[in-house]
Amino acid sequence: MTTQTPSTQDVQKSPHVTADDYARLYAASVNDPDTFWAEHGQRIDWIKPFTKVKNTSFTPGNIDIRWFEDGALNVSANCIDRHLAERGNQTAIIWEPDDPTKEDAQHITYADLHRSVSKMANVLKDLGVARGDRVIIYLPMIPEAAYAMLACTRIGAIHSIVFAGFSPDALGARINGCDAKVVITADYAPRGGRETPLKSNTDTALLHCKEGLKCLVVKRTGGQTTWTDRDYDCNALMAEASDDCPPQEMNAEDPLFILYTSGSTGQPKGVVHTTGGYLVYAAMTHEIVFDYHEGDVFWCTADVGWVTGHSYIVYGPLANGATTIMFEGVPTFPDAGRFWEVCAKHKVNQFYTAPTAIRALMGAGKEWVEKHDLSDLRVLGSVGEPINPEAWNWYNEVVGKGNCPIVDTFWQTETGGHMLTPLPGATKLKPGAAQQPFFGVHPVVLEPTSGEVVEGNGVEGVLCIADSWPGQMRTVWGDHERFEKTYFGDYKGYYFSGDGCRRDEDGDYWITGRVDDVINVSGHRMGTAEVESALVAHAKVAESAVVGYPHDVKGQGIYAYVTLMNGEEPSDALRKELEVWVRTEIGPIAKPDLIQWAPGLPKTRSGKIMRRILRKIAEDDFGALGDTSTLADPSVVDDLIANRMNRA
Ligand code: 6R9
Repeated sequence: MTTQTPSTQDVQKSPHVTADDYARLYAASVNDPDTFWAEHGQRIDWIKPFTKVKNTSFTPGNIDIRWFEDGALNVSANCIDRHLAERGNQTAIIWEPDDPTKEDAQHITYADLHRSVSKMANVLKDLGVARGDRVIIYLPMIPEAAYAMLACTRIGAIHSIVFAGFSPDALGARINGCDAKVVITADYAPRGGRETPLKSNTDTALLHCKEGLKCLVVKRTGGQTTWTDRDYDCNALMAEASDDCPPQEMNAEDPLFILYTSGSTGQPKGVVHTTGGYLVYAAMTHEIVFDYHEGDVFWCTADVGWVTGHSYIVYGPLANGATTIMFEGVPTFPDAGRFWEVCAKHKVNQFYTAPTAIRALMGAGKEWVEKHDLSDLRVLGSVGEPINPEAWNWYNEVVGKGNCPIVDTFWQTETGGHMLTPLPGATKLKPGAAQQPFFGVHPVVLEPTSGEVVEGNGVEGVLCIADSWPGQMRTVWGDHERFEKTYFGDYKGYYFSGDGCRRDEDGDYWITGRVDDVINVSGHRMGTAEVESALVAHAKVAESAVVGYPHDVKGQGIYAYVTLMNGEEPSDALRKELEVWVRTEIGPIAKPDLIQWAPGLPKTRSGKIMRRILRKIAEDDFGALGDTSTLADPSVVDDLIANRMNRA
């Protein structure tokens, strides 16, 4: 069903793109990408202009993606220096602390940002960080996180941010995975009134990392930490450091950052984005999709530990000279009005959040929203998972008062920026649909088994992309073969998103969710394989299979089937122990919501776990189990159904 709301053209004063523009520009962008992107490549400053635009191949065995390949630029100069003359005194970053009853917001101007980033860049240089070196950033949502990102880009170092909610083990794996030279962390990370001991987590992680790594520690709370020879006091060093650090000239295809993300198999992979194409794409999508205009205050509630924070808190907004909000807290602390209080306080014009947050706040009641003046809001955004129509309608009516178009942006860590999204002022909105491709994006629907292109409208299949766009990831860090196999292995000649989709009668796209073993918990991506390998690492666990199930607030919850070692007895205490175990192995976001003791798992005769069946049981949909005759032991299914966990 496709409920239509009125066109949003009336409510946008002067949108960057109208419906007519969209049709014309989109056609131009896919028919002649070289001309289109040559023009839009000019939205950033180049130290050395590019003469080549697109040089990309999706040919099996030769996946090679280059954009603007002979151009040279510096990202921090684009995000800071080039704005100084015109808007040095304009606020670049508004920082909102976790607890507004204890601390005030901070306003950081472009001139302040220039000073702090240059200082931090000099500190990194003094620690021996050079162009091409990797720096891990494991910080709370504080201004120093943005300084650290931009300081790396200033000197050509490659950053890799690890979300502060990840455990020491997960941090250690990422430090080793990219062979980092320095870790930037803080004493503690306050969030929702609680504190995560980041420094102590880092100390634990470093026990399993090579000698000689240095740790730069930012003071956030001033709480107690241990101190060793490899630790450096960031605040003290920055106070002393020079604020003059000329930006390093970088090639467009030099790596900008690595961001680890979950896939359907194995451990998380290091997604690599490069300098020129990524910045052009982040800046352009930020401007067009949110209909950003000069002077607007933009708020993306994500964490910089995720790609959304990279592209739409830091790089996109700052490249456009915007005022961007960095929020340290959570939607429900000190109370369920926090988002709206911050929107009103800073007169936010564009607000971008995840469906899971909307659902949680919807549950808290609309009185929390109505207390605050949201009249400056113009555009609302959604990201991370499909948004259900109830949440969409609430967002539209209660938050947007029916006046703010909702851009439901479908994209991925791998895509660098938005792929499918409505545009404010140009698109007739449909609640729950990601609708139409952004410029330069060529989506195709494939039949999942044959891989044939499904033409026409009113069709369903897997979502692939037929040609490259500038924000596309270039490789998996240290493993180009894995890149080829993961994204180009199943459907030759296409980038495979891992998502299913429907193209409706009007040609609009609807994302139907992952078709691989990736689950989406509160908008966070998780490989079921990662949770399984954490569980089986416990001495009492013989085997485990993890699937997602529908969860009212989180979108999907984590359902774990666990087979214990011979002689081990199931108990509530053991269940608790396993929950804590997974939290420490991966982090709180990976904690199973439900653990079912499974004497056996449904397997084919060749020993492959039939996840389809486990998913159905977890979804409480076991009337539709399908063919179980190929199972080695069909009777295990009855036991699993009889002992399924209550989802209420
Ligand atoms: C940006 C981000 C990517 C996966 C993606 C898809 C899901 C993201 C969505 C959406 C439906 C949307 N996803 N946005 N599904 N509608 N608007 O979330 O990146 O963490 O890599 O997750 O999230 O399943 O494949 P990432």
